[in-house]
Formats: sequence, structure tokens, C-alpha cells
Amino acid sequence: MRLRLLTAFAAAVAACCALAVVGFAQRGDDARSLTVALRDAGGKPVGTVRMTAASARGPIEVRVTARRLKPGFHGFHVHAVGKCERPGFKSAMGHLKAGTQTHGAHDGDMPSLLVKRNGTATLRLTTDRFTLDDLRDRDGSAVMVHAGADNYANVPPRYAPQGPDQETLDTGDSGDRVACGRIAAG
Ligand SMILES: [Cu+2]
Ligand SMILES: [Zn+2]
Repeated sequence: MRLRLLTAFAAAVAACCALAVVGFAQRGDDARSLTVALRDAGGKPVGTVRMTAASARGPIEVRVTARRLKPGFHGFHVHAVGKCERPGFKSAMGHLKAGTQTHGAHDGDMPSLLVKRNGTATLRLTTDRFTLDDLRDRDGSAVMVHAGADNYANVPPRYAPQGPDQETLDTGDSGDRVACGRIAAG
């Protein structure tokens, strides 16, 4: 009798876990939301980015939780291609953009990630610069964390009378790519 109860209990637990897994899979990716796993240059998981659209054409809510990163500000962008080839993640190409946009105005530019002294970060932001469909376009896209701070191409004329150079206008000078999360084509 006792054994049968235990068996029933084990079956209930298994069913419950299976449901939880299914639930998670459904939560993971659908028309209104997606989840991105951030991995560092060694392939270790360092965070999660959850993107949710409140409505079909509405702004995207972005929620980031990250760990095992260096304290301080880190440039944080959506890059154009859904390829995170280690170690340098160059395969993700440049920032997600349309036409002649420059850095600070790129579709994929987002507020910087502030990593605390304990190496963790949380960030919650909204953006109306892209839709989930834009992220899941033919070549996908990638969420990128950089090694250093982003200057948003905000370089005062007293430093650069001719204006910032092309590299700054493309990147915001936040340096190496230290973590990447792939968004597959839809
Ligand atoms: Cu970037
Ligand atoms: Zn940019």
C-alpha cells in the first residue's frame, strides 16, 4: 500500500514536471515574446534577455538578468545577424539598423547594462525601435554585451571638431564583444 502511494506520488511529480517543461517551452518563444540566452566568449551562460511585445505593433519590453560580468557599464545592443561565433562574436556583424542611421540612433541601440560589484546586472527597458519580427528576420539577430562603456557617439566638438569618426558612428566605442545571445530567424 505504502509502495503504491509512493508510486502514485512519483507519477504525480513526473506529470507536474513535464507540465512545467511544456509551460516553459511555451513561455520561451511565441508571436509576442522570445527569450535569449547570453553566453560569454568561453561558452558559459552569463544571462538571459526576455523580450515581450504588449501588442502586435506596440513597444518591446526588454528584461535582462546577467551574471559573471565585470562591474561597470557595458554597451548593450541588438546586432544584425543571429550568429554568435566564439570567441569574438564578429559573426553577429554591426548594430541592427535601417538606412543611414548612425550610432545612438540605430534601431538596435539600447540603454547600457550596469553590472554591480558582485558581477550581476538587471535591466528593464522598453524600446519601439524594433519589433520581434525585425529580430526574427531572414538572418535573425543577436543581443550583444560589450567589454566597455558606450559613448552613443556623443563626442563634443571640442574633442572632434569634424565630428566623431566612422568607427564611433558605427559602434559607440564600447570595445570587445564579451557576451552574445542568438535570436534565430522566425
Ligand atoms: Cu554592440
Ligand atoms: Zn549602434
